[in-house]
Parts: sequence; C-alpha cells; structure tokens
Amino acid sequence: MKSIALAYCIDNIRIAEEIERQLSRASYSFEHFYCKRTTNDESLSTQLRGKRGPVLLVISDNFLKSAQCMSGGLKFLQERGSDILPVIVDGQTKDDNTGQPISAPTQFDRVSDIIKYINYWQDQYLDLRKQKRQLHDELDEEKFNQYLRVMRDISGEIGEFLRTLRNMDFLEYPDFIANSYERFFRFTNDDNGWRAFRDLPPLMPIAPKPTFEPTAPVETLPPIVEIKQEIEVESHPNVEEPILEEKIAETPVAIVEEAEKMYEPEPSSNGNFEFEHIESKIEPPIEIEAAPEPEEKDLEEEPIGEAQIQNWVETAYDAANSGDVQSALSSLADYISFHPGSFALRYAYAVLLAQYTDNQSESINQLDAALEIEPENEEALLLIGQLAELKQDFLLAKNSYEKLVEINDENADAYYRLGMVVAAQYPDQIEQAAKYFKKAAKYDENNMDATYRYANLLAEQLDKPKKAIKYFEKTLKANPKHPFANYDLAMSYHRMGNKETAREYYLRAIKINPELKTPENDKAFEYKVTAYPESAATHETIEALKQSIQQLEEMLKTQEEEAAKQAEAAETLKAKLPGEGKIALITGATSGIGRTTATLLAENGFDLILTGRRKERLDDLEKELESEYDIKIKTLDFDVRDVNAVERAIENLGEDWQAIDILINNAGKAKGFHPIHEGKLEHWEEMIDTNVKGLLYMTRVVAPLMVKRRKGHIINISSTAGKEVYPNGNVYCASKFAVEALTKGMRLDLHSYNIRVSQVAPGHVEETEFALVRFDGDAERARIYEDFKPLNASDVADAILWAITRPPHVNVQDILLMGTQQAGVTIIDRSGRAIFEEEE
Ligand code: NDP
Ligand code: 8X3
Repeated sequence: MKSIALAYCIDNIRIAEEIERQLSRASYSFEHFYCKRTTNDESLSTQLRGKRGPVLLVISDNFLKSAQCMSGGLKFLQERGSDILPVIVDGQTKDDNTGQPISAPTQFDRVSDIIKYINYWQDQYLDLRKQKRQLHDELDEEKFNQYLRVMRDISGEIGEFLRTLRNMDFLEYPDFIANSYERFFRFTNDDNGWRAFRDLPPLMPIAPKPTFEPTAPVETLPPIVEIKQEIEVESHPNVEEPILEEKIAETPVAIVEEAEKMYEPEPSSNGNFEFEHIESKIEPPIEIEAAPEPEEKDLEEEPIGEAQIQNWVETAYDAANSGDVQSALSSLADYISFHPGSFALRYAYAVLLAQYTDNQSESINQLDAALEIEPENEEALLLIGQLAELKQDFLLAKNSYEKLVEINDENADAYYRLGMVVAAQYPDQIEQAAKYFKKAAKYDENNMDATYRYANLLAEQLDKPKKAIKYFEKTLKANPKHPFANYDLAMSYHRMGNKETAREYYLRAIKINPELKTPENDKAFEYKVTAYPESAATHETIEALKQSIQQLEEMLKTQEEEAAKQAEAAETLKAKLPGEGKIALITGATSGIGRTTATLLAENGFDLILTGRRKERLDDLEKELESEYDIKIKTLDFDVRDVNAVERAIENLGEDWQAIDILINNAGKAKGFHPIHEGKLEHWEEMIDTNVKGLLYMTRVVAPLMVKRRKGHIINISSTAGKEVYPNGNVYCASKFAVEALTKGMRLDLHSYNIRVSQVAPGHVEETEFALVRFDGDAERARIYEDFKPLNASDVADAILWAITRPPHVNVQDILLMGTQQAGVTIIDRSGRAIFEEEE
C-alpha cells in the first residue's frame, strides 16, 4: 500500500471520499487531514507538519475561506511545493433566497478573484476587531488576540498564497480524474500503477454534489472566545457572514498593497496612475487627528512637569484599554498641540496607534516626529522597526535597527531582530545576518534562539559545519530537549565526514523528536534497528571511553578553530575586490538589469555613477548601496535622449569622477508589438532615440575622456533581438542590430587607444520592467514569462562583471546568453518553469 496524505476542508469530504474510493483500488491508502472553518483545532498545516511524502490538497472556495485551512498555508505551500498536488474543486454555499445548496466556483486566475478573497479576509479581520471592542469585558483577551493574529496573518498572506498556488502545477477536478486519473499517477511516478488501474473495470463515479448534510458541525465564533452572550456568526456552513453591519473604520493596508502588487494601474488621461477602484473600497480610518509636527521653537518650549505628562499618558492608555481609543487619541492630540515638543506625548500617541489601530504608517510618522525631539530614543527606533516589519517594509526595519545598534552597540534585541530581517529578506547578506545573531547571543545570554539561529546559518548557508557545531552544542547545553539541535549536529558531523558522531546525535534526535526518523535519514546515518545486548559494565566502559574521546575531540576542535580563524583573517587582509579604485557608469540603473548590475558591481568594490530618469529611485539605491558597501556613489538623473542633458551631466562631474573606467550603455527599451504597417511613430522614435541615439550621446561624451587616459571599457547592452529579427519586433530589432554595428564600429575606432568595447546580448530577462514598458503598463500582457524560465537580471549582471574583470589584455567582444528554455528569439519551450524552480 502506498500512503498519501489527503488534505481538504471538511465541506468537501464527499470529494475526498470519492477520490479515496477510486484510488484505493490501485493500492493507495489515504490518510485524511481536514479542517473546519475556525481555528479552534490544529490548523491543517500543523496537522501535516510531520507528514512526509506526497500530499493531495483539495482546494475549494470553502478551503480558501477557512481560517483553520489557511493558517500557515502559505508557508506550507512554499516549503512543500513539489510534494503537493493541488486539486481545485467547486466549493459549496447556499442560495440566499431558497436556502438550497449550490456550488460556489473556486476561481483565482483573475486579479479580481484574488481581490475578492483578500477582501473576504480583510473583512473577517476587521469584524473580529470590532467584536473585540464590543465584548471587551467578556473576552479571554489573550486567546482572542491570538485568534486575531491568525486572521491578520491570513489576510496579509492570502494574495501571496493564491499567487503561489497559481504558479504550481494545480489541476481542476475534471483534469484530475481524466484519463483514469492519469495525472495522479504521474504525480506519484507510478506508471505501472496507472496501467494496472486503467485495466480495472470502471467504478461509476459519484458526482460530488453540493450538500448540506452535516458534514461538519457548524461553528459559531471560535470557542476560544469565552463570551457570555452568544454571538451568531453562522449564515451558511461555509462563509461566516459578518455579524456587524458597520465596518471598522480602518485603512486596509493589505488590500492596497496587494492590489498595487497585482494591478499595473491604467494611466489616467492626464498620464498619472490611479487607484480609484481600490481607494473606493477603503473606508475612513479611526479618525486620527494629525498631531502637529514639532518645529524648532517647540524644542525650546516651557518645560512641563514630567508627572503631569505621565498622568495624561496614563489616562489615555486607560481610556484606550477600556475601548475608547478615539477619545484617548484625541486627548493626546490635544495635549500635543499644546506641548508639541514633548517626546513622551508623541511616543504614547504612536504606541496607541500601533496597538489599537493597525495604522502602522501613521504610527511610524508619529515616531519619526518624536525622534526629531529625542533622536537617539531606543524604544522609538525599536518600535519603528517592528512596525516596518509588520508593513513588510524591510528596508525601513533594517535601517531602524541598524541605527539602534549604532546608538547602543550592545542592544541584543535590535541585533536579534536585524538577524531575523536580514536572514529572511536579504539572502545575499547571510554573513551579516549571522554576525547579528552572534551579537544578539553575546549580549543576551538567555536568547538561546539567537545562538541556535547563528549555528543554523553557519551550518546551512555559510558552509561552516565545524563552527556551527560549537553553537549547536551551546544550544543543547541550555536546552537539552531542543527539538532540532541534535539533528543539526548529526547533519553537521555527517557533512564533516564524522559518521560515528553523526549517528550518535541522530539517535538522540529521534528520541526527542521521533518525526525525524525517516527511512532516508536512517539510511544516511546508517541507523540499524537491531539493538546490541550490552551488560551494565560494558555500557559504563563505553560511556567513559566516549567521554574521553569527546574531550579529546573538543581540544582538537578548539585548536583547529583557532587555526581556521587565523587563516580566515589573513585571507581577508589579502583579498582585494576587483573593482577597487575603478569607476563604472551605468545608464538605466533605476531598474532591471542596470539596477542589479549596480548592486553586483558595488559588491565587487567599484565606485559607481548611476543614471536614469527616476531620481527617487536613484536616491534610494544610492542610500542602500552606500550603507552596504564601502564605495563611493554619484547619481545623475537625466534623459539619455537629451544630448544637452547628457553633456551637462558628464561635464559637471568634476575631474575625479570623470575618470570613468567602465561605461555600461544599458538604458533602453522596446515599445509596442505591431506589424510594420501598424506601428506607432512615437514608439519608433522613442526606441531609436533611446536605444541608438542615447547610447551614441553617452559614448560621444565619455569616450574622449577614456581616449585621453588611454584606458577604458565600454559595454553595450544589445539583445538577441540584435541577432535575429522576429515578427512585430521590427524597429526594436533594428535598434539592437544598430547597437551591434556600433559596438563593432567603436571597437575598430578605439582599440588603438587601449579601450575595450564589448557587447552583452541577452534573450528574455525577468526581474525587469522591460515587458511592462513594452506594453505601456498593461500588466496582463506583460505576463510573458509565466510558462518558461527566462534569464534573471542577475545572470546578465554576472556576464557584465565577468567581461569587465578579465585581465587587461583580454577583450570579450560579445556575450550571447539565453535561458535554457529559449533556443532562439521565438523558439521557447513553454512547458512550464517548475523544474528550474525546484532545482534552484
Ligand atoms: P527596465 O525597463 O527594467 O530598465 C530600463 C532602464 O532604462 C531603466 O532604468 C530606465 O530608467 C532606463 N531608461 C529608459 N529610458 C530612458 C531614458 N530615456 N533616459 C534614461 N534612462 C532611461 O528594462 P531592462 O533592465 O530589461 O533593460 C535594460 C537593457 O536590457 C535595455 O537596453 C534592453 O533593451 C536590454 N534587454 C532587455 C531584455 C529583457 O528581456 N528584459 C533582453 C535583452 C536586452 P528610467 O525609467 O528611470 O529612466
Ligand atoms: C529583449 C528580448 O526577445 O523581447 O531584448 O526582444 S526580446
């Protein structure tokens, strides 16, 4: 019997039973995991946590609206992706008028479908908050808050959940059962099973119809809420209707952010983007009186008694705690208008906003104002960081925590949070994350999670198993029952080739956490179930021996570690980054290939001149790179089509910056996709002016500076479109053919001045705005990379870095690169990108 986990919402049990009835004839046994509509029981993802192997996930409208099904669902999809076969089935609801059961289609392929679910969860969350206020005295506060957090998490994740699902190999139910469940057998890699199953006499399918037979008890509010007066939540078995008409007045940030992510907004007639359709959904927030900004003079205002302020603050907190947030906020706003220079009042105001309104942005604004009064206040900086994390503004969170550790370099909490943010959001800065965890552990000895996370990064990401061992052991010393540390130690020893010790730790690991005992692990650690009969005396001798071996190993380990540390330090001293002392100018650095190249060159020590038209983006990038790398940056915002602007920008650079070593002519674009007789003249002009003339203007001003210094390197970004023409590509292709001709021409004219000229010609590249620009911001048309894996912007950046770091006597003339699934401009294997995502 082959065992499969079958997970579903209880409302769809009929379908689950039908699947089991059919497929159990092919020697499959199904372990059922199901969820109801609330979170009172374990969530589905928790139930499935220890379950290895394939999972058949039946997803329906009911599933997507069930807190218990959805809680932790995104992480589950992301972690177990290829183990899961999602099967999409219709949900069930009841007709509003007749009360009859009807089916509720489960759709998530259009943006509007996704928005529908986001709204649903946002409403659930808001209603619950409202109930919290109404039931203030009768609540089990802690449990309610816990439930509230679950709802908030789901409402923040549902969009991503659906997008992740969309990118998986999901099946609609009819496709799932088609051809004798062929896709199921393919999923389980069981060709023989399928052949045998096809030959069985058919079992009449039972059409899973909508039903209201009580497949699951209809839940009211989660029982965790101990409410004296009963609250009716039920409307039909699937969807909990909001019990309160009046929506809580709050800005549903998640909706806006999700919508922004998914919609490329239509430009309005005046050319500005509008979000009217979204804004119309946003109801006014709890009225927050904007607390006045502090002015210079406020900082010198008459001091007021601390006790008095404390009193006001406490009164406001009391009011808020007893449910009157509105009056707490307005009274604080009043006090602030009389005492705008009081840090304590502003801070309290921000805390109330953070605690009671979920309006993180406004709370952050108020904290910023408070910090103008006390710029080094650690609590305010910490709170900004936390709020920014909630808002998923990780750069702000990181900056705030970094400032905090600048002020207090022993702030363990800030280091820990920095570690968490950097490890999760900045995969290219894992070493830094590890350092933060190390410091967090150093300054807070009780923070064992920091020690464990440090060890984990060392082992998993930084390939330093030996060092990791020390910290895993420290973790174990503090918590001998740690659920994973033994296993991590086993892995680390295994990696280092010390199989004996690895096995010992594995044995301890599975004793504490039996879920870790899998056939694969048994095999890897050569664990045999046979027990050796052992006398007490032998046992003692073995234990004593083990101890002395361990002591010996520890001694050797310390010596080896010292030696490794010294070698590492010497290595760091020696290593010189390839870009040190060199200046690279990149056009089009505000997005896509240019931006990614800027980051890679910064990492490699180049000083950078970054150009583009969008100044704020240049400013942000400058800040980001300067805070990360020890390099100098200059930003220039101009349009490459404007020859005067190009000349002015380079002339005004000053002598030091004019010593440009590398010019990367990257700014460029395609506009439109029409046959020649329908092409738009303005598109043609924009492409020729940017891709050809812009590149020429840049070269015309920078090349003489290189000629004067008799050194330099020009990289032109062409395209496969400059090698082959494709239908409707006419003018864009011509412009890139021109780039190739110009690359060759420049090389002929400049080689005798010791100037290298190269070209990089990529095929399709994602992580850029290229397609969006080509289709005038039409996000739907721009979805051209969904069914194959093109290049990443970083692949092109790698090629550029490689070309500019060859020894001076080598000129790489041309790099043509495409994704593996692309064989020519129009020859693309569009059978899906999953295998590349699994591998990478
Ligand atoms: P993006 O649209 O992401 O980036 C284009 C960059 O060019 C932006 O930084 C933009 O900045 C800048 N730019 C556009 N017009 C001007 C202008 N008039 N003046 C100054 N800067 C300008 O696309 P990519 O990163 O994909 O494109 C980079 C290059 O790569 C282009 O030459 C493109 O033809 C080429 N290419 C792209 C491929 C792809 O599939 N993506 C494949 C092959 C080649 P701002 O708007 O701020 O001015
Ligand atoms: C971009 C690649 O094929 O869209 O230059 O022209 S393509």
